[in-house]
Amino acid sequence: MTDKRNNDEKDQHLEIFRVTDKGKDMTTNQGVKISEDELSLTAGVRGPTLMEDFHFREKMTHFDHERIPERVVHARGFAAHGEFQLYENMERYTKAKIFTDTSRKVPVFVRFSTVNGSRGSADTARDARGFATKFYTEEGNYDLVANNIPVFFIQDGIKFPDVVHSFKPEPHIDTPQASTAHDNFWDFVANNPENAHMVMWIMSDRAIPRSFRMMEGFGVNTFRLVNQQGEAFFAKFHWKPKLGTHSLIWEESQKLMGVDPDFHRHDLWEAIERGDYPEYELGIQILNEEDEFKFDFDILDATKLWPEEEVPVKIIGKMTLTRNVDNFFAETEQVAFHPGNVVPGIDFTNDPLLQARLFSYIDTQLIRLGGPNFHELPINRPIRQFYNNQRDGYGRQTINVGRVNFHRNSLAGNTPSPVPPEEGGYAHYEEKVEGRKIRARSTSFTDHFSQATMFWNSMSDPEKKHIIDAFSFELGKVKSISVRQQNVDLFANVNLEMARIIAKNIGVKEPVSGGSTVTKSSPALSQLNTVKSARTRKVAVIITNGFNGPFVKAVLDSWRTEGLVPEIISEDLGPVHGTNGVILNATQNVYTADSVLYDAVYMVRGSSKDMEFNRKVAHFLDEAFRHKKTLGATGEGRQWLELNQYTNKSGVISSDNASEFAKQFVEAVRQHRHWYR
Ligand code: HDE
Repeated sequence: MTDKRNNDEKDQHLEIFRVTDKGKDMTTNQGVKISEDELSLTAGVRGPTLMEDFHFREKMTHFDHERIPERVVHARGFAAHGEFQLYENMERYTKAKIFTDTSRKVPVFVRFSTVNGSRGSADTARDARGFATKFYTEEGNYDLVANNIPVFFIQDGIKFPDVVHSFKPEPHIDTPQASTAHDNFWDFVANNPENAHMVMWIMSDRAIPRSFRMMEGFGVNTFRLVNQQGEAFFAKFHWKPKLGTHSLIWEESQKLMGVDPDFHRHDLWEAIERGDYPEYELGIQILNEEDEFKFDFDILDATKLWPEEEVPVKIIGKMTLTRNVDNFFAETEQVAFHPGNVVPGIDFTNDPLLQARLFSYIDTQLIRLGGPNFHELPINRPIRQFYNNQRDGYGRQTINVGRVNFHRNSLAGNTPSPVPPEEGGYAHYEEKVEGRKIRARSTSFTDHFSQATMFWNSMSDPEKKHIIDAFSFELGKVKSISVRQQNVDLFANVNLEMARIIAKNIGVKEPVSGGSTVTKSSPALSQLNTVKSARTRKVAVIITNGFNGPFVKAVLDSWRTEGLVPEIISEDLGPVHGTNGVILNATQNVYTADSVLYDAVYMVRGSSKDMEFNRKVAHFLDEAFRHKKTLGATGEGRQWLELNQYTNKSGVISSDNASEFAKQFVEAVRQHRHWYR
């Protein structure tokens, strides 16, 4: 728990509900002081337990009911509080105060999640990530419920239960957990080609982020912005992380699921506690209504993105996450997001996926949070009080004073009263609609491959290799040869060469037909073109007693000013002594640390007398090297580089000059990974 408080409007609001038990007398839920909490009331020391023990009954009953259903998707999540600051007044496009008032900081609550796994699954599974933000605006709550992938599996929400069933564990055996590497999912993929584009993203590095702090967020659906004059625009929302968009390597993600299944949670929590507040800029792509049909894809199709090179992303503000939650259940678990929570100036389009979402979120929350009053839970309450004639239901907390609970009325002067749009009442955009009631999809939704190919074309060579490796892993786990073959044949439509290599890797016939004539690419999609920063990167400093004190101290001090986070790893936990009285504190040893937990490694000393230590260090370095991480060595530490022939490889740094070494090392860490090593 953190002592830091934002002291913004939402925080003051939450303060009313906070309770600190520390230092207090223990009581029952009825407030009666308790004299004994470890022994049940029995008739005699070896006799029967008595029903009248109200404390036992209450304690056990409450415990028995502690669990609520997990989210049907996005069950595993982690959240933080923060603020949003608008850079520029966007009144030309929308009247929403959150996008027009640059003078206010708006409190936000953000929950990141994996989609597939259950609540207890591991953080680094291959999956899309949720990125849901609740803005507590002065006009009411606005939720931007986004993912870290800009497109989705399906075009029409009626297929959502099918795609989710297919990727969840198979029902007869309940495996695999948090993984799409199984027959059901790939059978769905092969037989529902509209998901080709999304599957390319899922097989890419985007599905194994390095950190929640290094992921983009995308609203996916096409929304509508409406200005004061009633003019409307189509819009897509983007979050751009200030640290850039970076990923793990698949082998690292797999190992992390065991070494630290909470890797992303720890990373976010620790960054916020250190004061390295995660920052994301909000961008909007905006289209005039008359440009609706200007593109070679349908702008209402959620399996398509709007290439940034064609529709620029306008950066309009910044979100900073500044505070961890006090209580995971009360806040992270009970928060309820809904793409339908909008404020005046933000509206919906006929995107058929979006329309289905508008029904689903509240519907699932009614059962997950047990009735219609979950908007009253502290984390979900808007900062402005709500007034209406809705009453009662499970867990109602508001005590509505007065007799009138209907509209229209005379007894309360016909209040609470609706507010005209000119005075801030929400009015839906008056879109003209006509057509027959029909179960059909527009032909403009039928091209499933062009953008999947564009995505492939936009990837660098290492990214392409990762995609092929991921397909080979996932399809290699599929038992049905027919399903494997169907997928290879399907993805031949995206890129024939790619499909051929995958076919070879998974032992099915290489496709002979297919291929794509699409040559378009979107450089913004490659993670090699993202922002680079060494800030907050974790460095494993492997060190033993007798190190060059002043040298190492100078290196570490310089790194800290650059925002790196060194962690000392030694033979034993506790103090490590260097020359000139320099002492470092080893918080890890080779039993607790593992190379996959770090972005880079610094070797300070040569081999130790402890052979087990040496063996583990050699393995540590080998893995870090294979995972393309920066390696550095000074003094005797260089022996390791020479021994393993790492010297003179890219991203391997060594120098006799402390400041030169520190500088070169930071520059190498800034590259994230040395893909072309
Ligand atoms: Fe969701 N989604 N979704 N989704 N979604 C849920 O709501 C749904 C979609 C997203 O941290 C559920 O309260 C349908 C796209 C996030 O609490 C559920 C469709 C995007 C979260 C639901 C979609 C998302 C959810 C499950 C297709 C990216 C977690 C629990 C029509 C823009 C929010 C819940 C949190 C959660 C339905 C597609 C993002 C079942 C029907 C596209 C980040 O209502």
